[in-house]
Amino acid sequence: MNNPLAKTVLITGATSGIGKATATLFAKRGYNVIITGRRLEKLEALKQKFKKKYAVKARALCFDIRDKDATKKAWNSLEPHLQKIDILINNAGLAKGFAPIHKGKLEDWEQMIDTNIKGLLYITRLVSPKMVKAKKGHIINICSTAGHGVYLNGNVYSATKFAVDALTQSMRLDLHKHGIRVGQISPGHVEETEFAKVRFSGDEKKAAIYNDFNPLTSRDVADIIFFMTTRKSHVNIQDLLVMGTQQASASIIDRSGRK
Ligand code: NDP
Ligand code: 8X3
Repeated sequence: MNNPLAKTVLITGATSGIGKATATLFAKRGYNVIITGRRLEKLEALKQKFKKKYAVKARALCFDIRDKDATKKAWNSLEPHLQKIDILINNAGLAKGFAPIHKGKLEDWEQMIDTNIKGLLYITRLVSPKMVKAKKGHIINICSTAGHGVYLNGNVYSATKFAVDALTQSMRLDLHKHGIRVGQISPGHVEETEFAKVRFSGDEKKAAIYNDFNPLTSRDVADIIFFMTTRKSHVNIQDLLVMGTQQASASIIDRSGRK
């Protein structure tokens, strides 16, 4: 049976990778879960699983987060009680392309900027007023090591994640006096995701970037997000920079084999 006291978490980009692992963990722990993404079948399958296996309320919102009207329409389709979000996890995002700045594709740049920055803003603008009204809430942005330092050919992806870092900091300045916690996690390489496949447009050879070292898994990141959001209400973890043991920095990795 649904728990009437259960908190509600909204996770963008939950059809795969970090978002899917995080949604699954929250559902397993009894939270009502709202998941978003563009792939309807994956969303519906997850929603059914959460309802049946974990007996929680689950809603699936299928929309492209780059489209502000579609984002608003999806948000407005939620029953008012489900619009009272306790935890917003701004996860939807991608890297597209891996070219030096003079060879990059404008459409790749636009897709990253529109998703990673503008999409994050669109959903935050819809969710945060209700948090302000309720005088509570928690927002976790998924940044990256790429948001703290640049690497060769990472140019525009890094720029979007630097923007996420700036937004996390400014959102906290604006919202802390309303009792809202804002923090972010900045992971290094994470497998069990479609990140590399998307970045290299399905080229499996190029996307095989985790064969020779142990990166984080999407479940590792989900565990940390769950930890961040289950501290006592006076504790706000502002940023966690997390990498696999074999990764020392954005570009220094022990690629001598999985250990
Ligand atoms: P995945 O590709 O597995 O997941 C990305 C998710 O974002 C998918 O659910 C996808 O859903 C959603 N998404 C992408 N574009 C849109 C869009 N236009 N509208 C709606 N949803 C969208 O990758 P990850 O799990 O790795 O990525 C999650 C986040 O983690 C990203 O912000 C990424 O930058 C960040 N990150 C990833 C790291 C890694 O090494 N994997 C490391 C550090 C940070 P759908 O396709 O159904 O729309
Ligand atoms: C994803 C990690 O190093 O590919 O944000 O930028 S990296």
